[in-house]
Amino acid sequence: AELSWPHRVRGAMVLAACGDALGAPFEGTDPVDRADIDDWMNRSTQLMAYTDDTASALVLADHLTRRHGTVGEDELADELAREWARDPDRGYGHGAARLFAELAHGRPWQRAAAELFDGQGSYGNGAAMRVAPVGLLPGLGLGAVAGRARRSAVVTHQHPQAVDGAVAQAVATALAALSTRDTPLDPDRIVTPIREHVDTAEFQAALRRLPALVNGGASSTQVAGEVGNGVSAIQSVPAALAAFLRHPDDIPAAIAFAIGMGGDTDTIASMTGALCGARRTERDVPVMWGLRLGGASRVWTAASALARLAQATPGPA
Ligand code: R7I
Ligand code: MG
Ligand code: MG
Ligand code: MG
Repeated sequence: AELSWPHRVRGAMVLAACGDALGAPFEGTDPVDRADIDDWMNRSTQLMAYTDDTASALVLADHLTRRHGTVGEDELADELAREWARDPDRGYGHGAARLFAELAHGRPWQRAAAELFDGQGSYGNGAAMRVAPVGLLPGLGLGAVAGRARRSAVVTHQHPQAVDGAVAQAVATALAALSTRDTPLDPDRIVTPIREHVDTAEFQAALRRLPALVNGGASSTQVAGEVGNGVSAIQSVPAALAAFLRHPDDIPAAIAFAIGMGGDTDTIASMTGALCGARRTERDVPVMWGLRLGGASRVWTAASALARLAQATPGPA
């Protein structure tokens, strides 16, 4: 394992939070004005506020740190619900808010999560948006990462595509963290192993088209048109992966690409940020973003604790 491993863990956590906060003002706008993105990302000095994406990712990071990398569903459900109750105005999805209210009243997650959306479970990206910390502990291999991602997902998201989204984003984060910096990243070498861990034919199909799109130099709006930019896991997770694969070593370009897709911009930019940060380090995060990020110390504390665990249990050599 590389000596830089803890730096990659902090890079992923901090850049996921920055992507969330940078994308948040544009959530739901479609299309997004390029000059507005550039001003907000690169010239503004205003506070950047993170949303439910980061709040939930921090809960999962702390959970993994405390449990030496393992996932306990009952505990995690309880911790996510408590975070929601403590700070419910971070922009949670409607299904998620309803679920957390039920959990706070003592309903078991198994039933509450299964009953969402007329009994099919949520296909939203809420399990994928928080899952990066799982991918930052790949010491037991990608199969273990996928298994932990699944366990972390089902407490809120039981639709198979939402679970696949969490698995795909966790495995992608692990592959980014294990990749060699400044050598070209072959999209096929990232997408193929991810496809080995997802279950549904629909998610397989959504991932299969990414290499050709990325190698063809597709623009942000072209990717959004082909892949989608919505709140469903099956759209937003491949969208974030495309943004990362288009600009794997240029953090501001990747985040601008993600926000430029429009739609679920906080979540797509956050997942893109996790991937870029895992490949780079926290030293590559623009200094101004760190200064502008509200709650940055909370993010740094969780990221550093996870990084210490990652260092003690390093990635595969
Ligand atoms: O998945 P979830 O936590 O939402 C995360 C999103 C991110 O963009 C965050 O930034 C935040 O803004 O919310 O929350 P859910 O409520 O489970 O899912 C999100 C949305 O997806 C729901 O509010 C629905 O609009 C939609 N959705 C569905 N619609 C119809 N049928 C999810 N599942 C279904 C479904 O089965
Ligand atoms: Mg959000
Ligand atoms: Mg939203
Ligand atoms: Mg969102």
